[in-house]
Amino acid sequence: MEWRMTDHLKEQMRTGCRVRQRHRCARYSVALTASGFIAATALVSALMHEYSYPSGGAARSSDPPILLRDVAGTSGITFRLEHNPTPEKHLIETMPGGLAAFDYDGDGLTDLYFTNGASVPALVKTSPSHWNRLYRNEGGMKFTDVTEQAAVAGAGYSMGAAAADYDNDGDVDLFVAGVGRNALYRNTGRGTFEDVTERAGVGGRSWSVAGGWFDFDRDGLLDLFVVNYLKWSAGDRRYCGDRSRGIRVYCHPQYYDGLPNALYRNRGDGSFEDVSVKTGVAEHSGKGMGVALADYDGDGWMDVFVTNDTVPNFLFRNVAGRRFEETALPAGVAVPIHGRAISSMGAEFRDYDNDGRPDIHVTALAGETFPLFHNDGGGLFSDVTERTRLAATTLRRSGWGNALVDLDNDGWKDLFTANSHVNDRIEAFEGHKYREPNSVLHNAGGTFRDVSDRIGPDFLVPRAHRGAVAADLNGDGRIDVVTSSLGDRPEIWENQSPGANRWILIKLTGTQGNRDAIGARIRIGTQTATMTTAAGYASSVHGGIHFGLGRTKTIDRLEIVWPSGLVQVLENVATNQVLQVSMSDHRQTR
Ligand SMILES: [Ca+2]
Ligand SMILES: [Ca+2]
Ligand SMILES: [Ca+2]
Ligand SMILES: [Ca+2]
Repeated sequence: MEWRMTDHLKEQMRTGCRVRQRHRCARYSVALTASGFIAATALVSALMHEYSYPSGGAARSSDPPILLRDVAGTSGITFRLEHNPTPEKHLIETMPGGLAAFDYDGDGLTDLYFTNGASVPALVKTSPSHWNRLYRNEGGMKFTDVTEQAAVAGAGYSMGAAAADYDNDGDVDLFVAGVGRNALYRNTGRGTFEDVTERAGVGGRSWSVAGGWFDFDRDGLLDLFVVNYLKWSAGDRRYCGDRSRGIRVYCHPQYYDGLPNALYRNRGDGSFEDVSVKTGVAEHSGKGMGVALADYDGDGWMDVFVTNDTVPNFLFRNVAGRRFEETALPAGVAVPIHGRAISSMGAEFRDYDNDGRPDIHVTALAGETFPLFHNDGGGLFSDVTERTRLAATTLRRSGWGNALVDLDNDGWKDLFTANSHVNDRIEAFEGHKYREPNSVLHNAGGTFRDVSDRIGPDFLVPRAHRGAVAADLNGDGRIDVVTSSLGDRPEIWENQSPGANRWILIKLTGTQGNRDAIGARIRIGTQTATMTTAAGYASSVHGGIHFGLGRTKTIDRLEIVWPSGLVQVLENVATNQVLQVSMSDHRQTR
């Protein structure tokens, strides 16, 4: 997997602005300098209407830093991701590591699920070291392994996880994607799960990497989108690498055929109908890795973005719940602006610039940047990787898991990426590292600043990072981050940022439509968020919808557009609380 930078991109990187955007870039630097002065605020807003600040105020260089500390060592989490690398370099070995954060026992604390590998090439979990693991959150960043009693150790070589309450009974269920076999675990509500894969009919036979839950036809039942990677068999003996030096590497995806993704419609009786063909999803073969869900064109129907590895990405536009139109190329998200497909891996579909429309962020390999596509409205996106300063800061990095979340509660979603190259022998061929530290890119009002080197004394640890989930694990309103790494322990990044910025975490309960309210949109000031559990690379977060609110003590107006289209407005809502909202009724929990 190599990539040569085009002269065009080099020129863009050097100048920092595209010629046609030079005027805008120049204006923005004025805005940044002026942002500290109250008198200049109106001017800034007028000049930079697309970067209008939320009520919490602008990010300033003097703001308290983001501080993350790895507390895995004292957390009780002893999981190790066993990808079981072999000398044969089976491609599956470098791809695992999805995880899920969700409250499996309904005690209000977000629990953690780690997917794991199996023996290779048999793809059997022959020992407890291969088990997927569920850890119950005991509070105070302490966790207990409950895998055995919960019955979620899994089978086969697992890749990704997707949590949602698909049967609307109030208990969060779990889909696990894997190589040649997927699994669906129904939460019984008694601390255990029931393997309902066969009855549900979602087992599949492909190499699946990720799953995403959403109600595509708005009948109130959550449907399942499954992302498939490529055709691989354990019998494949292709040698890739340098025989003369005896360096064997994982083969480039170009040597394998891609696969179509799958869409399963929830019938409501515990079974699912495979509607991949009927809806047009199966017409498109890709090399899928991540899935992210949002209604990008504002027509009320939730759309699907899929990252494809070394081939163009997919954007499946939901046509009134009847079919999907693959529109990534005309929409501008199939490939970055240079026109070449990249090794797209993690996907986030959230509004980074607070203009009310969900944008798309993608992780990829060194030399490719981690592209950001701005939703311009009208169904069109533009590549803003350079304009937001992500190009220069991510060009030399390789990333998998990504999370667009507000780590310092200043009202702007920051970017966490879990970094590592895909090729564990890359250092023998190119000037890139295999194991890398993660990145935190602080969102300074619509542009990103790399603050990875001041996140904390133990942050810059190189590992073969893969999955990442961001959720508030200890209920202090600061979003924590959990990562997985091949052959290694997880990192549990407790957010200890010192600032006094305020926040709200909203947990929705749909009374009509799906109980999780997946697809609901919440607006506070200029900030918007969509309820989704699809996250980053092969991962899932079901932990409430978080907003950082700066100094805002009381939210004047909080608007919820439920998946049914019903609009609910709450006024004078206190901040620094977990707010549970049922459709047309709300109560405060703390
Ligand atoms: Ca819990
Ligand atoms: Ca359930
Ligand atoms: Ca739509
Ligand atoms: Ca922020």
